[in-house]
Amino acid sequence: MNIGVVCYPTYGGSGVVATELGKSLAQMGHRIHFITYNRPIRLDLFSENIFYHEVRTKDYPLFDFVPYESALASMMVDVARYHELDLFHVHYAVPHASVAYLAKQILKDYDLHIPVVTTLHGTDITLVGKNQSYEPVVRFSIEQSEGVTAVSKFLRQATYDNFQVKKDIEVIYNFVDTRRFKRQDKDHFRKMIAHGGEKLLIHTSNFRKVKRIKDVILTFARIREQVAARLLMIGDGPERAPAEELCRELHLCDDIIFVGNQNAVEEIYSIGDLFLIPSGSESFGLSALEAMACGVPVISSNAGGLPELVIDGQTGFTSPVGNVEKMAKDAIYILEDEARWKTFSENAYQHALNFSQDKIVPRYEAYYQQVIEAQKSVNY
Ligand code: GMT
Repeated sequence: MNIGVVCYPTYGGSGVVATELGKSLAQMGHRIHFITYNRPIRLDLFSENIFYHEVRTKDYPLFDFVPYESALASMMVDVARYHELDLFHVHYAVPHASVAYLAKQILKDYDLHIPVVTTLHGTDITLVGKNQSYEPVVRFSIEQSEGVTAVSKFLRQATYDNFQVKKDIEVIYNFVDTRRFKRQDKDHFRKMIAHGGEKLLIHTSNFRKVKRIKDVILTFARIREQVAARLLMIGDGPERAPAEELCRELHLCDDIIFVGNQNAVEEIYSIGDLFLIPSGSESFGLSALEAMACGVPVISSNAGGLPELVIDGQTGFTSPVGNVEKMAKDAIYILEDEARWKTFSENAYQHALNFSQDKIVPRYEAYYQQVIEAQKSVNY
């Protein structure tokens, strides 16, 4: 198949899923055309089956906002026409699903009928997309997509609840590349960071409000009262400065290390003892899955799709959003007993295997086939 992939190229989970999926499909022999404004962060290899088409906007003094959507639709039309695309797969509904609809309409003028699969990822449904500035367009473009997938059962239900769409939505969970994300021997690295034998806790995100970064710090502060530990904060975003401020107030700067955006996160997860993800909303929690694949148990909130990933009491613990007391108590319970930690770690690893790329990627492939076949039976 020739597939046009539209996504955000940044550190966000939707772009990571889009890129990893494209890389896997390329290995399986499909030709993947990424269409976006920057080379996706995880697109770190050369493959004869992977192509990258950069969307270039044209600024003009009249514009307060450069019309990215028009430039993207034009590039999608161009790629579909000259690279014989069989399907568009767009990740994150805003604005990609409506741009795909526009591109699809234009392509009909060239007698090309390219189906669109839209994957809903999270705040495109739970936060941004349901805002009245976008809601009618999001609802319309979900309805008009030939195929729609959601990354958890929670997100599928949220889409029905928030948008009253009549569409069948296929749940295809996030996946992890278990060849890359596995616990590696990084003892020397661990000794550098935890020279006094401290436990290492990890949080990764794009530091937005929805991630409740303050809860990460407050949970850690409570753990730190009973267990010698350090916290590695991976990522960056608007909540980083207030978080650093809170660390100063709590006099925890020596034990909380902000490492910024990182590419080789699997090396950091390999020295992790616990992963903290107390989000106020989380459709799945890809970063937690990648940590679990490296044998790191997870302390999470019970928001959204997190309970579909974190098995309470086995691979970690889930708590009501904001309950930092319970999160700290659960974390200490796992950390204070080495044998218990090992059991949680092994459980986390084993459960992550249920979400391996070998299990999940073929589901996308089969879904594409189904959508393409259904499209062939439509008369124009
Ligand atoms: O929805 C977002 O906040 C952005 C999105 C992204 O692009 O980073 O993240 C979502 O998609 C990930 C991949 O499917 C999921 O694992 C995350 O749980 C989800 N984030 C939220 O729902 C907050």
